[in-house]
Amino acid sequence: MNAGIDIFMEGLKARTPGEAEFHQAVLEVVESVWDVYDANPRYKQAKILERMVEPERTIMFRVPWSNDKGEVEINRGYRVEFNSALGPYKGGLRFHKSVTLSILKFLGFEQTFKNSLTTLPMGGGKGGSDFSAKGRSDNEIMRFCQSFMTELFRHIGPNTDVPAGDIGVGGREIGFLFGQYKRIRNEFTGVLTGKGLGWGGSLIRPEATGFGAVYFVEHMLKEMGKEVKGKTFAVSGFGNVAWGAITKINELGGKVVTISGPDGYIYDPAGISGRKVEYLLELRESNNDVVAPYAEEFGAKFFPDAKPWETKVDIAMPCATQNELNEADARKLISNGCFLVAEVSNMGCTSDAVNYFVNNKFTFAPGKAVNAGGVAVSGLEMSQNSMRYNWTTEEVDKRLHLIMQDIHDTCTKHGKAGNYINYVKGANVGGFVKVAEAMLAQGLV
Ligand code: 2IT
Repeated sequence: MNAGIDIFMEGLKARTPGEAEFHQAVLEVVESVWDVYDANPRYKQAKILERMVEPERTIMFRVPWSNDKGEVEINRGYRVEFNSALGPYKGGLRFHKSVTLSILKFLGFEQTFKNSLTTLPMGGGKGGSDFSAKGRSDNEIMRFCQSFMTELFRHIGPNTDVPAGDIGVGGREIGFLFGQYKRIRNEFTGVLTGKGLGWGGSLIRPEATGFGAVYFVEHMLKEMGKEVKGKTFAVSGFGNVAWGAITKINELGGKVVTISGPDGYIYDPAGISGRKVEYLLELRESNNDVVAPYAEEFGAKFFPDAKPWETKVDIAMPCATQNELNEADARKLISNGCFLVAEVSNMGCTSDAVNYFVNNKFTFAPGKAVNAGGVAVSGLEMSQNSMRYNWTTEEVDKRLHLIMQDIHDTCTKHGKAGNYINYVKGANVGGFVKVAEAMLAQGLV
């Protein structure tokens, strides 16, 4: 490793002890952009990288609420407002028991570069809580969301910070959060994205992360002279992102044979299509966080406590959560003939897996490029809200297509060496340069 990177990372770790996921996300970016940073005295003099790894503002707060038995429960709420060089802070809220400051800092940091790649005017942020909807009633989820917003409202706004969904936060939660914001502020504004279609939401937003990811994969395949049609896919997760990706893969003539949950994975060689895809939404709404019931419902195979990466497929798309695919999984996929991995979850692959892919010149693209369609359509929802107007499905989908193509072009521009496209480097350098230039132009802030 490069001595300059070592010193940089040691300094970061000393200032942020115990934030392993954040360090992992920073190291990936720093390794990619170091040459550009080193070669650009303007960036170095302004300590752009050192500034970028320090969030502009971190908010942590108490979220008290009462459950259906009348007992008091306390969760911790967060909003990390990472970088506003390109626009209002923008990024999702994650409600999951695994949420810590480190997780939200890694997500907010990545979001800054991802949002930069979308070409839309959005800064980076992330928030959430260690609250989990598992086993909770809708009423409990509502009371939690209302309490969460009762503090968050003072920190956000349509020109300041615009949260959205992430793991554990979908249309239902956005509804409860929006209702409370509106009630406190007495304002109907585009303060959140992922809203319902009848009250300010954008067409295609629920599908956008998955659709955009498959559009990106189409571009990757095109570089290899291939197409989605006839290919077999392993997908992980079973939430909104997996649902969107599976829907689009089916539309384009591919076949998806796996989904997964915290309990294990499903192998369905007949392909997950038709009613089986809609069933994913029922699984999520059940608040149980398991996929095993799919096997009983459709006569497929369930592998408890295992990951779908042991399946023989052409293409793998991790759609669940961070570090869900490690080096051993990467080796297994490749030895089974897999020729493309597109990370859809944020930081879905461990550092070892990413290095293994890149060092072996294997076709791999990182989440911040592949999954950017989600936040991109959030950006389009903001535009529509500002205009007080709604675009048609075709209009939104057309813009999503253009944005994903643009991101692929950026990755190619900054990541192509010989006939290998290093999408990790391409995405990081492309995202970084735009943020760095904006920060320089805006002075020492
Ligand atoms: O990780 C992500 O990009 C999201 N969860 C979506 C963020 C957004 O503001 O739509």
